[in-house]
Amino acid sequence: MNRYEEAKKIYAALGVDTDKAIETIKGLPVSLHCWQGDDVKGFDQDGPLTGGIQTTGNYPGKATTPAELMQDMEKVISLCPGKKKLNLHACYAIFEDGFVDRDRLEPKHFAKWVEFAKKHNLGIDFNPTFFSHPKCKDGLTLSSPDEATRLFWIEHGKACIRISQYFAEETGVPCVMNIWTGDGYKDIPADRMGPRMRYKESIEAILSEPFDKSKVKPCVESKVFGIGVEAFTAGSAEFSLSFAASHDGCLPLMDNGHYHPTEVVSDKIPALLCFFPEIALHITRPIRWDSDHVVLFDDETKEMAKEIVRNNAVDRVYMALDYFDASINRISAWTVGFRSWQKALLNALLTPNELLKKLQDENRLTELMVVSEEVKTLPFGDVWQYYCETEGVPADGEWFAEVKRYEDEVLSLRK
Ligand code: RNT
Ligand code: ZN
Repeated sequence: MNRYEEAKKIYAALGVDTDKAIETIKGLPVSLHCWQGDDVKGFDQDGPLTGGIQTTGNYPGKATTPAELMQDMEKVISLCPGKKKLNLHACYAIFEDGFVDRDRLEPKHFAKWVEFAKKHNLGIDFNPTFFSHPKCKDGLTLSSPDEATRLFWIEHGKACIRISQYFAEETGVPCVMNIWTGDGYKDIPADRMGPRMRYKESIEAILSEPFDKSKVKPCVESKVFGIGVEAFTAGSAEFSLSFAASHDGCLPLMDNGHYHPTEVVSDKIPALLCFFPEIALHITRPIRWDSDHVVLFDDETKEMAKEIVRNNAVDRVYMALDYFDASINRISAWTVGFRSWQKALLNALLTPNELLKKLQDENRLTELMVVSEEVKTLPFGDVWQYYCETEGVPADGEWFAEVKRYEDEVLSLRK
């Protein structure tokens, strides 16, 4: 008997149907972020990365043109099992008939991306880019005390709503549009509420742009602090959560790098699901801070996936990856992260959730610990390898050779 058949029997004894788990995971879209391919650079400006985020490292071979970035994403897609969605930032606009600034962006500047998405059968998520731009006056955008600055960024947000609706209409898949800004202060501000009131009103102005709520899903992403804005961040957890809660159709987006280090998003997911019909996630790996390391198949990643699956919330949680490592092969970084979240989802689907809940509800907490520990050594790897096989992608142990070949034949030739 092959290893999958053997594993299937072992899981079945615990009430877990491995075929069903594989069937389910194949329908769950995970948004693949384009910005891992070029260190969050984009195509619309030549300045440094700002907004309190940083990429470190200068591994050779990064994508510097739309064609290269698409080629790299194609490679990643071919190495990862599961359903993908494309996650774009506004700074990845492609200007074929002349440059326009971010407040003047139009759907046509993303037509090439729509073509790419259609070719690979992907929905598209979108992000206005409120960083790495000369109009981030004193590091501020939507919360700026300068009206012209605020208006510029509000116009950018509105343009992005229109582009998001275009993506949804072209692909037939709702577009999650995430609003994140790095607005904040390095040192103790004298006014904390003023910036937040301006931020609130600016997001409201953006959302006053008409859109179809079944097609565009606006989100607000919170953050605890960024590099250079250690003392104050306008879009804090309380601010963003309250904004989403009080604005119909707006979703909270939790990035698991954006909280104090002992807080866990796995615990926040079920808390928010009690109140919000839908929520969104940025899945990343923080090391001591919002370091945006490549997602691994680690404990908290597993726990986040479990909270989505065991609360039957796979249709209520929009999952997107958000990490950028420039110190290692970028294709490999992308692939490890995507595959790790796939592993976490599959692991959650293979967990005997009903049995474990029953033990908890019957207060059989001793057994709950015993079974929870034993579940960790079930033959998960055999189901994973079989899943990769059914998806026609390389198994663990096989895909890195392909990355090496691509590095030798493609990446190493880039200037
Ligand atoms: C920054 C936020 C934000 C960005 C992307 C590029 O801390 O996590 O989501 O990483 O928009
Ligand atoms: Zn994020």
